[in-house]
Amino acid sequence: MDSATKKLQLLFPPSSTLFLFFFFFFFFFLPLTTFSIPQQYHPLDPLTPSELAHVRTLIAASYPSSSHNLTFHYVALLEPPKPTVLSWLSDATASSAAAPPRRAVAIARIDGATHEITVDLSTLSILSDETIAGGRRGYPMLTFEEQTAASRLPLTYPPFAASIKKRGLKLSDVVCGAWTVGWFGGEEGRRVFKVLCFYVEGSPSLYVRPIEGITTVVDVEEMRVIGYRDRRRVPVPKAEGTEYRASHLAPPFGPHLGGMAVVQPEGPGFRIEGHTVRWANWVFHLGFDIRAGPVISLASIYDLEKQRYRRVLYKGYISEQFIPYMDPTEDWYYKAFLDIGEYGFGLCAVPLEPLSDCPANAVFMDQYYAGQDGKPVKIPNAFCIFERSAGNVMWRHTETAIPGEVIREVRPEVSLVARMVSTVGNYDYIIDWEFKPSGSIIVQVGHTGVLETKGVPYTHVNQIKEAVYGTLFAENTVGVYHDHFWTYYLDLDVDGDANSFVKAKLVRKRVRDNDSPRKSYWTVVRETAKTESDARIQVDYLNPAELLVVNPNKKTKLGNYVGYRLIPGPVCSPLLSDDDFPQIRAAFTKYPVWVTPYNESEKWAGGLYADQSRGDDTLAVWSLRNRKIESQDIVLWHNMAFHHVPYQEDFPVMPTRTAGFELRPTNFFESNPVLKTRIPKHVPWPNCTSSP
Ligand SMILES: *[C@@H]1O[C@H](CO)[C@@H](O)[C@H](O)[C@H]1NC(C)=O
Ligand SMILES: *[C@@H]1O[C@H](CO)[C@@H](O)[C@H](O)[C@H]1NC(C)=O
Ligand SMILES: [Cu+2]
Repeated sequence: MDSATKKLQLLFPPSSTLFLFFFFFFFFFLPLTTFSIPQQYHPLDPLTPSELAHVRTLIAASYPSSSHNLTFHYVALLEPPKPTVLSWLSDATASSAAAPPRRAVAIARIDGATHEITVDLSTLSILSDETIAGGRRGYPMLTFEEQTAASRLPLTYPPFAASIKKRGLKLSDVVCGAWTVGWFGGEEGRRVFKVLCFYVEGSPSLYVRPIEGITTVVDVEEMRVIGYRDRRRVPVPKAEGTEYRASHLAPPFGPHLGGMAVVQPEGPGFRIEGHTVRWANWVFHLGFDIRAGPVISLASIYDLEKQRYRRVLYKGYISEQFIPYMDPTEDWYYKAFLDIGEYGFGLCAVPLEPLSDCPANAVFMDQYYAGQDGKPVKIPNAFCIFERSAGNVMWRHTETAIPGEVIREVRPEVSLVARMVSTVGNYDYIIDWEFKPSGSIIVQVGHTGVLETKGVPYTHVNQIKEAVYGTLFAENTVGVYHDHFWTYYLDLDVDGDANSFVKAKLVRKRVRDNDSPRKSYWTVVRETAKTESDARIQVDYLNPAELLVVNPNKKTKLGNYVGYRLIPGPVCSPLLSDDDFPQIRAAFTKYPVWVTPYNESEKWAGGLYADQSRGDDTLAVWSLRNRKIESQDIVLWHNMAFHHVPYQEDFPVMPTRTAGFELRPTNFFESNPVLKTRIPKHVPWPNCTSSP
């Protein structure tokens, strides 16, 4: 039942015949566009399929296809200003809230120019239509359709057919893909892809049998080949050993893993209303964006002592992923991707497989995005939400030292996970947001899938006499060295908007007086970051620091500032030099932590137009303004990262490697917030009792 129907039912109880009359009147006699009963949506809900359709209809009416080339690259909710959302929220709890007007933003390519168009969905009108000049600022996200169209071009390009024949390969077994080209100092403003081709004969992944040496350059606007080079011939890696489908693999199989399931006799412990998820002491909004994928908003936790919800995270999502490959040769140098801005984690979201991608107790949510033609496209099972009981301990203590009875208290840990998987070409990213009753939020990315490989003439490392820029991890196959930087946007609002960033440095002290046999100790020296430059932090085990976001206007009863802290994930310093073009575009990876004052237009660390960007609209550039960040609404940015040196186990499909960080309450509660967690009811299990 849609929310408008729900509203009607409130006005007219379903039993009344009057209701039926009105029902039919509304649905059959009024055109849909005049149907403007206020809806019960949350102001941060992603656009519904019908809203996406309205955006398309309005823009297509202004640019009819008979005389215009119109493609949609990004359509999303234009969020109401933060104060509006917050005042709606406080009214909504008093249940008298009129939701703010629904607006949308569309980024479209129209006749070779990028347009930013805003639409009012209540009046169904275009509010603004701005043309972004040329290629100066880069280009919007790619669509699937144009990637597909570009990747088919070599197959009908005669020189390509000749190159394939020369290699003794069959054109019918060749499949190609479109790669973004980055920026290397040129001035040309033209949307191009490089198309690379692979031999798929006998192999279930595109990426493992590369046809090296051939690069086809495609002008995307004209959708034609504008450059072609067949540089050298390298053997195509063979198909043997690239299989990963259980149904196609040969025995022996193993190891054997028994099936397992979490049993929840009382059913799921969470409730989902629209996009709002309530579980245990947490409530949050789970949105979807074609670019970022999952977006967590308005995460608040119930404080048992204060008897109310307290704000923690206004918004959190992955803002960018930077993957530079470390091969500078002609065929590979340009491979340095801004995956979120170029390919889109939301666009690349794949349906989750019940029982495998998510446990049996998971609940699934579909999501929608606008395709290239603007029409809504459904991603079934895009999200799953489940309670995780992984056999961990939430807290425990056995008191054996006090004479008399041994005291033992243990609480098993249960948490809530929201998951999405994005398959960006070769790699699969498992994106998790995990909420713990203790107030911690664990943010993880699991990295699996197929590596980007390079064909080489070698079948043994002893044969290699030149730089191959990677690991020979299968015969004729090099897994090329690369990095993964995940840039998280974390708008923490700890008990309110005005927050400060505190570096609590752990510093070595020498013992000065001679009364102590000790010569040294460490202590904590707090420094509140005044401006952005104070908050560009290196995570350095030789100079440790706690990284706190505190509310300088709120203290615990004991007088400590309430806060949350970032326990960073794995971090890397970029090893590319600062003047290297990919690094200029991704200078925001230079520090693992940045803090900026909240600014609604600073959302994408790599720039709004990341494809062929020149690094002039990135977090690194915004931060140069060195704005004040003390006692302000601030945004914490965290670059979680690892260098990826491929190894043989990464072939043909890589076992998941997970990286994660924690947002953890820090003097936020008066004491352990899960001390009084009720011990979960014992679930009967064969041959098992609860006491030893
Ligand atoms: C639309 O694109 C095609 C193919 O690139 C081009 O030939 C045509 O001139 C374009 N039309 C407009 C109105 O720009
Ligand atoms: C917000 O950020 C944008 C881009 O950095 C900038 O142009 C604008 O002036 C900023 N707005 C405010 C109020 O600081
Ligand atoms: Cu990798």
